[in-house]
Amino acid sequence: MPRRRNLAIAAIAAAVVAAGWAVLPIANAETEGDTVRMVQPESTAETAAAPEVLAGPAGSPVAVNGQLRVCDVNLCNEAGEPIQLRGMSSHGIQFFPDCLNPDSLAALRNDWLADFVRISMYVQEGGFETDPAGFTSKVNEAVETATTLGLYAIIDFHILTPGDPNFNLERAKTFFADVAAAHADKPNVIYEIANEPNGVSWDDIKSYAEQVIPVVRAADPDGVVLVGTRGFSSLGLTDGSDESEIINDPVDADNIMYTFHFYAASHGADRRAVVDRAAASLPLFVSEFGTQTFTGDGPNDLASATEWLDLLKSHKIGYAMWSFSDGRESNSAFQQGTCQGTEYAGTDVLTESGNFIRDRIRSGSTSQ
Ligand code: IDC
Repeated sequence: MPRRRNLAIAAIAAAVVAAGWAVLPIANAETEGDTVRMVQPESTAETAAAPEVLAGPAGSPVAVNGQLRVCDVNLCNEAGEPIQLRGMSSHGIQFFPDCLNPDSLAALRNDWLADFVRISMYVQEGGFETDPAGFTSKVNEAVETATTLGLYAIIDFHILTPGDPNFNLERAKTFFADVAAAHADKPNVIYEIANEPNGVSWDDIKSYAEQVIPVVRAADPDGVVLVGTRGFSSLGLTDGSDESEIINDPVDADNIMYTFHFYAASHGADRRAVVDRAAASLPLFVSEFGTQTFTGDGPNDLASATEWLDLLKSHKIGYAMWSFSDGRESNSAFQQGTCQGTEYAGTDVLTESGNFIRDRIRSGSTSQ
């Protein structure tokens, strides 16, 4: 194991001990057909012998909920109960390479009481296309850190410009074959195959999804897949359509959810009404939202954001706020410079949007 990784794991173990949890590893996994199941070791000897930490510490979201599965319109835990996952999206990992680290993710888990991190890997704008092996390995490293903490990890193939996911079809196949193989035995990885399709028809998105999902499933048969929707993952609303185009012609795959994104200062009651309606028919996941306008900057509209999160709670729709970063834009949850340090817990390091979402996640946490 590389020295850097050892250090990272030592840092996490220290954070876990500080939080009063059992020393790692405390859970193991066994394979039954295609299903990886969590089992609690029966003896200390077995605990000490456990080769890998797949479920994270006792009481962590993954130790509690195990392998997830889409059940009707909800996301269910391994016991078949609908759950709402609450988490944070990274900013582009090429823009903020320092913000996903063992300390920041330990704070996300132990202090924010979040369930997951979304790892946003841009494809363009200096992302994956410039260094496929390097970005794949950065994503894998973040997934390993999340796994050790017992956080779920969403691997986000962050297409944005151009908006037609088919432009990146071959890159997507290569990337998802690699990451799904690397994490096939973990219960905590969710695959998001296209961040925000735009300027492209639902037919073309569906065709892309039906080519990429089999690549994921070939390596990781039980991994939940998130599919982006038309018009910047607006269920088509930005293009004057709505959820009916998906209901009438769904992606031909099971165990998938459709993503819906909103920015609270731009999107209000009319879009909430559509989500309220669509949630009865489609499994939805809000893999990204912001408290400001869709530019990701400007004043936060926390009243609108609160209405949105209340709606998502009522339907148990999971969400991630953009973004777990320390930039200048109002979407950054951390004050500028935070990611150069090791302190991420508490409110001193947070911005207005950061304080808002930490409070919200903490108050809704059920996984501790
Ligand atoms: C924004 C970033 C900004 C960056 C821009 C283009 O905040 O720093 O310059 O992307 O890369 C989305 C996208 C997300 C956007 C975000 C805010 O998924 O990449 O981030 N947003 O504009 N959809 C709606 C809003």
